[in-house]
Amino acid sequence: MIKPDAVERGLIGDILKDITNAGFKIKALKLTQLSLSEAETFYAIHSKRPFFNDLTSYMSRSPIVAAVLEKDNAVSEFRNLIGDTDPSKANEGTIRAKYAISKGENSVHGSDSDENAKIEAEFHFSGREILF
Ligand code: IDP
Ligand code: MG
Repeated sequence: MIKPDAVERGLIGDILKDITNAGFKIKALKLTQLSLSEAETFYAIHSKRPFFNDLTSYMSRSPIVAAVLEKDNAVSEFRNLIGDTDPSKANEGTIRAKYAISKGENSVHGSDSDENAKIEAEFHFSGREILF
């Protein structure tokens, strides 16, 4: 996902360009907005964390871009491209180092495993919206 802080600042094109320049193929793409309850479902694993309410209100406050991306070792390659959760710790040149505002408002989401990538793709897209 391209998160609300980045969509709000007009960064969709810049971030998609970084993603395709890094060799990812876009297999599905949409602009959408999460309801609060959808954000709570998406981030359910973090429901006991102190930042959960801030995270879900931020993620539902304005539109996001959802995408399904393909590359060899896509999960780890994408996490290398986006950088650390905290932009002050993210390597130079990573998307979060370039664009993120804070550890909370960090511009992009990446799945943390192949299993969760499939769950998250199916959260955002119906079958015929994902190209094979
Ligand atoms: P990730 O997005 O790098 O995988 P996670 O630990 O899975 O990071 O956390 C999910 C999201 O929750 C982060 O991207 C960020 O938006 C938010 N978040 C994580 N830790 C903190 C924190 O300590 N303070 C505020 N927000 C946080
Ligand atoms: Mg995560």
